Amino acid sequence: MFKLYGFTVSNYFNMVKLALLEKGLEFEVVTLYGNQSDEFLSISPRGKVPVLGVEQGFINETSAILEYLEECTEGKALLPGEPFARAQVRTLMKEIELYIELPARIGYPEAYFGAEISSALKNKCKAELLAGIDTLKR
Ligand SMILES: N[C@@H](CCC(=O)N[C@@H](CS)C(=O)NCC(=O)O)C(=O)O
Repeated sequence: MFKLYGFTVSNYFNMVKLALLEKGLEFEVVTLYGNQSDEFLSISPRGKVPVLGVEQGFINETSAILEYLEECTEGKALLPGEPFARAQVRTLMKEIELYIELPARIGYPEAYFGAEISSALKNKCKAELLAGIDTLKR
């Protein structure tokens, strides 16, 4: 059975969790926050989650984990079989990760954690998110 290390507010953690659920694979969640302890760095060299524990060891980096699950395991395929169609799906995934999810993080302190961010940062966040959504629509 797979072990998924991470926490539920992490979008990267949720990408892997959704893939496991969609594929119908058995897994156990180990709730863990990214940190720099020697113990955690021994399974996640940069101290980040998610980490997937598999039979042979640990896999880091969400896209590497998702590719591993798609290539090595049973269950419903999450990518189309045809290379061009697969590339289109990967393009959408990158667009969302780099140009929507990452800029959205600018707003997290205020949206989720009760902090205040400057209007300059809010404007930057909004402009980047709108550009990301426009691109996604096109
Ligand atoms: N490039 C990494 C990014 C993962 C990431 O940013 N994880 C965050 C949680 S969403 C984290 O562990 N942050 C803790 C830290 O940097 O100390 C991936 O694709 O898995």
